[in-house]
Amino acid sequence: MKIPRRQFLASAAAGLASAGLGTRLVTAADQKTVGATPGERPPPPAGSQPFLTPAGDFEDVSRGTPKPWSLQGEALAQAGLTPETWRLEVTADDATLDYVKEKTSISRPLSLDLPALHALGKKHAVRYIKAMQCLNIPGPLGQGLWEGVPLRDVLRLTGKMMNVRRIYYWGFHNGDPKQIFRSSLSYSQVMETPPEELPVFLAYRLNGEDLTLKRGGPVRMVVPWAHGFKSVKWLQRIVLTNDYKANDTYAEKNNDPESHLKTAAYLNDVAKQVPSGQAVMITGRAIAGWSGLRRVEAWLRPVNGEVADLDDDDPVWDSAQWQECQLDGPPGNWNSVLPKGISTKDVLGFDRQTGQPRSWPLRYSMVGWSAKLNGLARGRYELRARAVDLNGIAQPEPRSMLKTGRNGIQVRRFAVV
Ligand SMILES: Nc1nc2c(c(=O)[nH]1)N[C@H]1C(S)=C(S)[C@@H](COP(=O)(O)O)O[C@H]1N2
Ligand SMILES: [Mo]
Repeated sequence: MKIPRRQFLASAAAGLASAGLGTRLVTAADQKTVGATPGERPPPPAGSQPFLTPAGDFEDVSRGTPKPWSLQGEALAQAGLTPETWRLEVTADDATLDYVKEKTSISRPLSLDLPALHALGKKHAVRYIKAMQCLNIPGPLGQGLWEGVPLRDVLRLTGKMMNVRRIYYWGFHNGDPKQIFRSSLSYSQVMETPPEELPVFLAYRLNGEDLTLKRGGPVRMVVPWAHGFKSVKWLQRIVLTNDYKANDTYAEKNNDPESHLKTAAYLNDVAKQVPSGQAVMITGRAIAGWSGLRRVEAWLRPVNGEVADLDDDDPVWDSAQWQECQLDGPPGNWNSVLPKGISTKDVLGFDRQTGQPRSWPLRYSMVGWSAKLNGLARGRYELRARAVDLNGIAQPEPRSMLKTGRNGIQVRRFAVV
């Protein structure tokens, strides 16, 4: 239902007035935490979503018929998806392309098994916390402590590499070319990591346990800065190529194959009806993407009756009153969050000496946020939340083009009765 603009604005104004003086968000400013250092932010409130998502609670985005994670017994072994049968083949591309002048070569093609990868891990293993998010789904899939071996350390085993500009890789796909799910990275993205940044790696552990079949085990690629489609599950093949073009399955569907994780706020559900005179806690999660996360803001908008969704260019956005919410600080006790025996000092993104996070929120991670609504007058409301990145740019910018990652501003509607 479309409401004529004049009537719509009038009803919004009426809503604001009837909400009365007492209606406002209790903001972070009230709680004196604006600009606070990580240690000064209050830890997540009891009962909020767990900081690390148990492996089985991730939302699943898997193609294939049958889905590789549904295979059992002999079929699973045949697929090379048991710890005993898994192999990673690393070869040089032998395709001939008219626009590629020089052929790729490596001195040692690889066939790596799981014990060999674990042995590499003894020397090179890294751990980091990362949220998984699909470019096409408006909400995070989960957050894990991932552990594995940087891809660069595996590629170094191939000896002398000549004419490699991209790394192509894919996972098990039922031996059917139509089901292939593949992705790619540039040579530089794989081999060079800025200081304190997270490298691309071959993950074989999640939250301190062997990576489950469902989450892409025995071994999955994890690309920290990217949307989920770069983090190919059931990884089995890597092809080093001099082809400079991305060959990602996602690129075929009009998605930007180099899109990064978006800085964005997400709203948890809100009760449809709230008794008046009662404080309401609103909560949600936010991802600190490529451009970092400075704060989360919420906009409470009184409305009259049922209202249509706001168009992106509706002028009412210009007069929206955004107020800062409370971002969860680091957990009060990391030992109760991390798997047994793992110290924050052994996790990238944390200071090796003090074990404190180097930044908060951690890059490419997800944190909770909350705000308290006090003294709401009876009536209907819309609640929206948005993230503001470290450049001061508010969601859905800087790139609101859908195929670079969904980054829309979510809305919840409720009534105070
Ligand atoms: N082999 C394979 N890997 C894959 C996919 C797939 O269909 N097959 N889906 C990708 C996409 S689009 C996303 S968003 C993530 C989802 O990861 P999850 O299922 O662990 O949440 O896995 C990626 N890796
Ligand atoms: Mo995805």
